[in-house]
Amino acid sequence: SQSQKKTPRAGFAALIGRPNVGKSTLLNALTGEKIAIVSPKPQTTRNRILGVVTRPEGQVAFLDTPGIHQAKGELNRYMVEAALSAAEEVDLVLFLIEPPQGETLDVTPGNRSILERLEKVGKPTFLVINKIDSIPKSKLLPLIALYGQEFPFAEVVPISAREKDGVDHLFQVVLGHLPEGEPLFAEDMLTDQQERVLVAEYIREQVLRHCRQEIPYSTAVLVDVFDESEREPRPGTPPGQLGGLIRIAASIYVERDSQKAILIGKQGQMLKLIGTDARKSVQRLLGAHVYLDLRVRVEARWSERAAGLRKLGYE
Ligand code: GDP
Ligand code: K
Ligand code: MG
Repeated sequence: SQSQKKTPRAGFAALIGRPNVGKSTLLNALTGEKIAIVSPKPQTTRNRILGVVTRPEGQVAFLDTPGIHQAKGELNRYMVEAALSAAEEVDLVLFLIEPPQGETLDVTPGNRSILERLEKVGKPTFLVINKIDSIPKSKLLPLIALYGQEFPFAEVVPISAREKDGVDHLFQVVLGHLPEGEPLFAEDMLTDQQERVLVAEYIREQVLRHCRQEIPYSTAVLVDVFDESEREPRPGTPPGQLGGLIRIAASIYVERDSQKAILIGKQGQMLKLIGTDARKSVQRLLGAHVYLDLRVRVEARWSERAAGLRKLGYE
């Protein structure tokens, strides 16, 4: 009959594109949860974050990747390689762009070089044009035609991740390109990222939010202590209320004493503010009260040194 249930589909898709095109925003719109951190600063995403979306029609596991950009220094190289290796492991690639700001319509050199590398990877690739809320509709068709000459895209899908416009449609089109199969992950699974990693990302988000001008994206946060010994809610805690207590100690790594001074602020005011805001979002994430102890450490030029990277967990 017409209403016969279709066989479910399942697979992996990578979100790839220049910094700030809206990859994390799209991942959050798709999962309906805050998983990847979003900020107006390029290269906010460090870790590959798997967001899993499960619907009756099927399941897609999305990899968010750091934006691809010119590789300068060890950290940047790490990020570029992470993005491209994500492409190797998935069933399809969602290549995100944003409409050009000015009058001229061009495939930017940055996007062209990504497409050249994606051609070698050889996975089915969608062109996802994000931020269509920011341009007149008349600009869309020429843009699609232009990119269509560059690369044999399997699909072209215009969206606004922020307005959640076209996001459901994108999900359905993605599913259509995935193999038939049962879900790969438990239905309630949202991400494979450990809580610790997410906690570090949430703290880093507040650092960037409050000190956007002064603190570089290369700032790292490392969770030193994650003590769950009192995590269990006390008996009789009403449902929906925060459970027990998790004690977290984390270090924010900067490269210069001057940056440390900014992060700490006058009489510790800035660090207190960052801690308060981070604690609120971490409490929501973990569903427990959180005691958060933040400190700032100076590790000169760590982002250029592979040893420093390994120590901070970027391998
Ligand atoms: P990423 O670096 O590719 O992960 O980009 P983010 O998701 O962090 O987004 C970068 C910036 O673009 C943020 O300020 C977002 O709010 C903004 N942004 C993302 N999606 C949209 C969209 O659909 N429309 C508009 N106007 N802005 C967006
Ligand atoms: K960003
Ligand atoms: Mg991002």
